Amino acid sequence: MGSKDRYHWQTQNVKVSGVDDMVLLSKINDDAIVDNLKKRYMDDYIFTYIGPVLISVNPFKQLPYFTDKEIELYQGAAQYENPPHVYALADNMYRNMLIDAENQCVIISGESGAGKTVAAKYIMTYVSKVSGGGPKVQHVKDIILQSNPLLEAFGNAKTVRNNNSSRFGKYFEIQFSRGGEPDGGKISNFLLEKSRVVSQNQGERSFHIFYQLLEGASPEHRENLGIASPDYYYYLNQSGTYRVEDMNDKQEFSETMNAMAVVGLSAEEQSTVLQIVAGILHLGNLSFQESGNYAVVESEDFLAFPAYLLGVDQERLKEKLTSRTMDSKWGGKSESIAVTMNTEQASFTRNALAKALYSRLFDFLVDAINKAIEKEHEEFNIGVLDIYGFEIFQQNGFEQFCINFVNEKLQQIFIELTLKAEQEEYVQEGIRWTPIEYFNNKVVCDLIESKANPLGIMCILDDVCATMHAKGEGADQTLLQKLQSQIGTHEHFNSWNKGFIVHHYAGKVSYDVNGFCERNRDVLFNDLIELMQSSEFPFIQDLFPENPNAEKKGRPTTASNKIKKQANDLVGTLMKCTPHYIRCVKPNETKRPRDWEESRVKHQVEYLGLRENIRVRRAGYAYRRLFRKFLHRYAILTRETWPEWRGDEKQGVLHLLRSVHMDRDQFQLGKSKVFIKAPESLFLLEEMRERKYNGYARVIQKAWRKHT
Ligand code: AOV
Ligand code: MG
Repeated sequence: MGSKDRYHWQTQNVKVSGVDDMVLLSKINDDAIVDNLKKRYMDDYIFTYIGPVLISVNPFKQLPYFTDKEIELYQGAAQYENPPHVYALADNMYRNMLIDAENQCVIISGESGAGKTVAAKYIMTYVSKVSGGGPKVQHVKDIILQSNPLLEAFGNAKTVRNNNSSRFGKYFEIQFSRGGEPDGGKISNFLLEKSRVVSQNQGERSFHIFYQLLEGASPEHRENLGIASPDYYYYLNQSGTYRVEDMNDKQEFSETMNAMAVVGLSAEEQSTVLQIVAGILHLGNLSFQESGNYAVVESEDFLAFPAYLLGVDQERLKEKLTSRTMDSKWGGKSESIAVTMNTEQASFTRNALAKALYSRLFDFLVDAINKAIEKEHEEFNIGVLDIYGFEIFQQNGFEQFCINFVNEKLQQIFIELTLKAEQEEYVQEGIRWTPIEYFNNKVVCDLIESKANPLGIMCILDDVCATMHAKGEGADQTLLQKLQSQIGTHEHFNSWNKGFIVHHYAGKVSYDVNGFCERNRDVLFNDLIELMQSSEFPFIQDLFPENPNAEKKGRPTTASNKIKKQANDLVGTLMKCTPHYIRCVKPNETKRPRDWEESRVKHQVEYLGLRENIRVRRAGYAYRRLFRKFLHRYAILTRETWPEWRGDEKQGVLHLLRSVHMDRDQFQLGKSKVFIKAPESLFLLEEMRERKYNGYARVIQKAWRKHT
């Protein structure tokens, strides 16, 4: 496609309002940024750049510029040629990977409901469309794309913030051959919010798959799995919400089943998956009552279905939910005795089993996808990070604490790489430069995860969990006291009567401390593990591979420990790639199109640090490259640099820039890199380079035609 067509689209189809790249704003303050975003948004233009960073405002409606036509338009085009678009960013990643032979990643951030998951899917679709490959590669592409509906069915749910909210985080590495064909991939998933399986807040639902199954099951499944309407199941009826606007559970069910098949689950596996999903619902309908001093199952009739679906003995299921084996030492001998539970403990145990089953099923699905696209030798990859966004609910528990912590870490990467590193690089390279102030949220990350001086919240939590065996409020209250005494004076911390408040980069969140210790400890009683291992279904046995009798050494890993490690590993992975950013903005709370809540947008613009981002970008240099890489890319522009410059690299770059008559104040040469100020100067270089290449291509074609 010629560049003429590109401009045609830009001028004819889209009324361009405001500025495409906010580096070009005449005044840089939060109001001007909000104003620019609003103008564009109201004209249905949701994308805007800050240099290479893409800002995306959720339109809450389908816009017309996501068709194959645009996919073609953005292929191989330079950023400035077309209006800002997520396809441009995707294309840039793909080309960078091929040209520079470097891994790329895109960090998609923004609060819950801002559009991260949608953006991630557009990127995956784009990359799959523009890359080539035979039937084998096509198969990998299918799995990559179908993994989305599958994992969304099991890992997304309606919350009050978002009707399709991701309740897990994922980093999807699409792996490529040297020739740029996606021939493999790997998903790393983060802590699923499994507490949702057993209860939800008012107005929210459990994971989509439950409702999909109830709506979409075939008549024989309905009978075999004991399918009823959702209000029949305790695990679904507490929140009183069963439907989601604009979501067709029945149709999505068939998509989920199709996705399972594409990913390679056998018919038998698929039906066991459904059986577990139904089994969890039936398990939830077991309730307990006090008899004497201990719990008994209220109505034994309800035992048959969960026992049948999970393939375990009915009596055994009853026993394991109402009593627990304890080791006791008696006169030097150790023996096991069964200790009865009260009703609260019994419900707790039932819920623990339901949550464990579900989260292990989820991990199984992720593993299945990974196995289906596993590659022996990794070459290049593009990683797409789509996690649960920052969220504040009326009540915030341990899960919100973990979710918000991961978001805090991502903000930290953004700051490290775009604000801090950029400025430090100027210093390192000896470039003249005026520093820009910004809020560094490292202090909040430390408050949460620090291992010493002072201990962070997570370590204090782990200490309490390790020393207090009592479950329930006792431990949580101790936690609160310890937090108060050890970090009560921290400037980003306060306590309140039910918990504590963290001043996150994106706002203050009050956490209710109730349940923190239990959820952090996250242990599954051996009785339950053994119960599941006694299942007649190998699939279910395999979900519980641990040896319950093995000697446990050291402290058991806690949930906060896991998420901390996952988050830090992720940071390590991302730091090794060339990063790209999409900052998603949520324009309103109503989820309606064209609804613009000024103060909400302004708040996000502030905490995302867009103003600082623009300042750093503008005061500084839009483009920087190692001398060597720069010379390599633009070698064709002068006789002396083509095909290779012999001599000092810095001199080579200087020679090149002089030959193309670049203004002296447009660039600076550092110690190892060239810095170019305005993007336009770079565009010029790119154009010259393209013209040269096209010229050569014509000459070669001519010669070729003559030859044949
Ligand atoms: P999130 O991923 O950022 O929230 P989503 O990507 O799920 O948010 O977006 C929420 C909803 O907004 C989607 O289901 C769409 O209805 C709508 N939407 C978002 N982006 C677009 C777009 N480009 N075009 C049309 N509609 C869009 V969370 O996972 O809750 O943090 O945890
Ligand atoms: Mg999401």
